[in-house]
Amino acid sequence: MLTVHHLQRGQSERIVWLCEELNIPYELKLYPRDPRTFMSPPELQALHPSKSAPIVQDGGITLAESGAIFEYILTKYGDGKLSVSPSADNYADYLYFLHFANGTLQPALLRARMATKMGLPPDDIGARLALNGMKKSLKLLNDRLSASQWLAGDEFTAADIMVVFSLTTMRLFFPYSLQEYQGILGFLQRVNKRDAYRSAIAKSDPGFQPPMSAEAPAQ
Ligand SMILES: N[C@@H](CCC(=O)N[C@@H](CS)C(=O)NCC(=O)O)C(=O)O
Repeated sequence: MLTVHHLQRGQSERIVWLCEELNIPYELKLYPRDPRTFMSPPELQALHPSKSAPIVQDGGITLAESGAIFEYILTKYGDGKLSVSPSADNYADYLYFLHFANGTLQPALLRARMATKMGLPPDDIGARLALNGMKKSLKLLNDRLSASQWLAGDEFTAADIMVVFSLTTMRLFFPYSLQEYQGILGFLQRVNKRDAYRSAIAKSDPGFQPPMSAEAPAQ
């Protein structure tokens, strides 16, 4: 059986959510963050050279990296669900947004967080690049979600699961506002109505309500 190793308040919530949406059996192992450093505990780090979550195990396989884990689970256990067939008109949209989350949005947010934490002045070239990258990514997402119910089109797919962490739980670590992004806020409301999402959060971070409102969460 698949084992999902989840570092609480972290990106691995996506893997739990994916399993819940697919309704596949899995064992969930929870790891609280070190309260001082927010890093993963040694027992989780020992599982894979990446030393970071998500990590899944399946028989003799141990796999890290959200995107690789998504492909693994969708291909092996997905039975065609939550993905888009290469013959469909929206296949390229599906692929683009599946990779956009970790390829563009999450790195842009991390760069902006770094610039903010370093206290760089707004006219610093590094700060400008970082904040522009973040705005550009959020605008792209907002435009798409203002025109389309879900990222790949009319149907909910794995691409929607991949992006949500960066717009919700990530804001605990980098509290940014979504006030200007009504398309994203509407999308988050649709996400929050999904039983599989709520059940994934309840199992992976009991009692936690990921920030979904426009305001930047208080730190
Ligand atoms: N690109 C990786 C990023 C993994 C990652 O940075 N995970 C964070 C959790 S959000 C982590 O484990 N941080 C704690 C640590 O590195 O000790 C993925 O998507 O799997």
